[in-house]
Amino acid sequence: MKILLTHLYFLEEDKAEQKIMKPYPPMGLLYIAAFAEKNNIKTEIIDNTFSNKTEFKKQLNNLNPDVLGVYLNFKTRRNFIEISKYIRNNENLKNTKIIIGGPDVKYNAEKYILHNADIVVIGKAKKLLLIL
Ligand code: B12
Repeated sequence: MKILLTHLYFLEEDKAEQKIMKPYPPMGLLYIAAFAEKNNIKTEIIDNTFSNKTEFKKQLNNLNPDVLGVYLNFKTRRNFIEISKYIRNNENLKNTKIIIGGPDVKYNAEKYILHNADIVVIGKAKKLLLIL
């Protein structure tokens, strides 16, 4: 099973951060990947910080993951809506399950489901990874 973990924060969309220029690695996703590896589950991570939506869509099509795991905070909601719609309308990605987690999902779980998330994980995600 191909599992791709990502976030949808693109530095090019954040004028304030471009002035500060202190981007950071996606800690939550890295924790999940490390935990998965310990349990013999292979994952791939795409850190989209220095990428853009067009490039990410290309990568999605090339990798064609069975599971796409997305970290979400409130800043990346709109991008999720766009990307999840793109996945649902794309024949090539029709089998990709979308699983979401991170600080924003607890407050907006139902809305994310309405916007094409298959599974919303609230909290640390340990049990779900074991099931996968
Ligand atoms: C440290 C931190 C930062 C650091 C990041 C450092 C780093 N290396 O990651 C800095 C200062 C850069 C930062 C920036 C911002 N932050 Co901040 N930050 C935090 C803080 C204090 C800790 C985050 C952390 O590292 N947690 C540890 C990791 C392991 O946990 P995690 O990321 O949540 O991931 C776990 C689970 O959520 C889950 N999970 C995560 N992703 C996924 C994905 C899937 C598929 C699954 C299944 C599970 C899952 O599993 C992970 C492992 O258990 C939190 C507050 C908090 N206590 O959580 C705020 C917090 C996350 N930040 C917040 C905000 C708003 C921001 C900014 C948007 C601020 C801004 N206006 O610019 C930016 C976002 C920039 C971006 N790139 O998106 C908010 C988010 C609110 C929301 N509802 O979305 C929080 C919750 C603070 C708050 N209460 O307001 N932040």
